[in-house]
This record gives sequence, structure tokens and C-alpha cells, in this order.
Amino acid sequence: MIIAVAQMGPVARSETRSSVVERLRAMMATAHGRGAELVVFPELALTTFFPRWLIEDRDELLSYYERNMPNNDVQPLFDDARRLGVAFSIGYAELVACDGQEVLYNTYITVDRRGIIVGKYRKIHVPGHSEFEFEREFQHLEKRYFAVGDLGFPVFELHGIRTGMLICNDRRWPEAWRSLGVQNANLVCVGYNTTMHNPEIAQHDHLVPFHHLLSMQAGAYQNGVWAAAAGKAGIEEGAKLLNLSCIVAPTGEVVAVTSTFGDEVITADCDMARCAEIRGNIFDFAKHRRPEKYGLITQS
Ligand code: ING
Repeated sequence: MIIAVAQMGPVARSETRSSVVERLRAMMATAHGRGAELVVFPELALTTFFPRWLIEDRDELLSYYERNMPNNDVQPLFDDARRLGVAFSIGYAELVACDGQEVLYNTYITVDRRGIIVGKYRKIHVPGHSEFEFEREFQHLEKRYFAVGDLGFPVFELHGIRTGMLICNDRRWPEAWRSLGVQNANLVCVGYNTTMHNPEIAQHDHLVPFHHLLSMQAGAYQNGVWAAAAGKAGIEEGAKLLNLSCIVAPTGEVVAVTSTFGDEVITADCDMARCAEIRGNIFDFAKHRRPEKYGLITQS
């Protein structure tokens, strides 16, 4: 399967959904022109990364969320998927109305080449903080704006390929990758928004690119999966976001990576049979995993 990762440059707070969707459609067309059958888009791809602000007005906050998927703004992307025969994965803020309550999630879906949603995941490792922190240059209020995902770590079939999804901070956690690995995933799609500066641990700022690639390469290798990660990059409303959107082989090798901080499409020809090189040998789970010795991981 030829897989494309469509990195996005910044999305301004004032940019409309339809403007963003036009950018996504242009990248899907580029990917299709290169023979791609799947395009991976970033986390919260339809809007700016709004958790960087304390938004006290409820209506204003909820304006960043989607109540339906697809909706009128994103329908053209679903239509392109069907017309071109290209699947895609994309992240968005999801509002679920439930018993008169609104539950908010950081959500990622995969849509197949028929334009049908075949996979849905809600972010489980929700980072940041829930109260305004005065000393911060930018807030990271994900814990205020998103509930912990309630769908587990699903693996589903996308055009016959066992596929799972992770969202940004999830990619740093081996348990998240392993949850997909034990379900025999062959492909993991990842969307992210990662700031280059983290005020609480600024002495690690120079390691941000390294920690991203380290996590992607380790996750892919240790589970014998292809991994495709799309970031939102560049200076978004004054905050610099990491680029290095990438495609990683089951051997842990980076086979494609972006070189700009803007809208950029990269592709790789991903042979799913290569997963067995790892999963049939060093990480043959049935032969070598020792889950009976791993109780501490889930008991504490
Ligand atoms: N972003 C960050 C990430 O894991 C984060 C969160 C918080 C990073 C604190 C570093 C320090 O890349 C998202 N969107 O999860």
C-alpha cells in the first residue's frame, strides 16, 4: 500500500473550516497523484490548536468541536475520498451530546475509499493541565477540554490491512502501541501537535524532535508495524510546532520524513509483509511475550 502523510502548516485562529478543508483536499489530490491509497492528516486538523488558550465563553469553546462527522464543512473531503478511491485518517475535536450533557473528546477517525468511517479512536493519554497556569506563555488545557477516550485502542480492517490509531501524546506510551500490537495491527496512523517549547521542562526543548522520532521508531519496531505520523507544524499563533511528519517501517527505519514546516505530502510504498520480519522473529508475541510476568504494568 502506498501511504501518504499530509503534514499541515499552521492553522490560524481565524481560519475557517472550509479554508482548512480546501488545504486538505489539495494534499489529498497530490497524494492521489503519487498513487497513494491512504492519506494521514494531523490531530485536531480542522482548527487551530485551541487548548493553548483559556476560553471561558462556553459557546466560543464549543465552536471548535464537531457535532457530526461528516458535516457540511468536511463533506467535500469525504466526497473526494470516494471519487479518487483514497482512504484518509483525520483528527478533530468531537462533541457528543449525552443525556443533556456534552462530552468532549480529542478524536481520530479513518475513512475508507468508499468514504465510510471504518475506525474511530478517542485520545486516552490526554496531556497538559485543567486550570489556567499564569506562569505559562501558552496554556496546554487539553485536560480541561477533553475527557479520557472511552473506545479503548481499536484495531480495524482498512482495505484488508489491520489498522489502529494513536493521537499525539499516546505515541510516547509503549502500552498504547502494545495494545494495538497484541491485536495484530500492521499499520498505526498517528496525528500530532507538538510544541517545540515546553515551559515546565524547557531544558529538554532541544530534545523534542529526538523524543518524537524515538517514540515513533520504537513503537513501530517493538510491535512490527508500519507507522505513519502527521503533524501540524510551523508557527501557529505564536507557538512553534514540530515538523518531522514521518513514515516508519516495522524495522524502525524512517523511510520518509518532511523537510518543511508547511503543508507537505510525503509518501512511501509500505509492504505489509514486512511486519512478519519482526513479528515472526524477535517479537513473535506468542513465542516470546511473557504477559504473566507483566502484572505490575496494569496493577499499578
Ligand atoms: N501534545 C504534546 C505531545 O505529547 C505535551 C503534549 C505535553 C508534550 C507536555 C510535551 C510536554 O506531543 C499533544 N497534542 O498531545
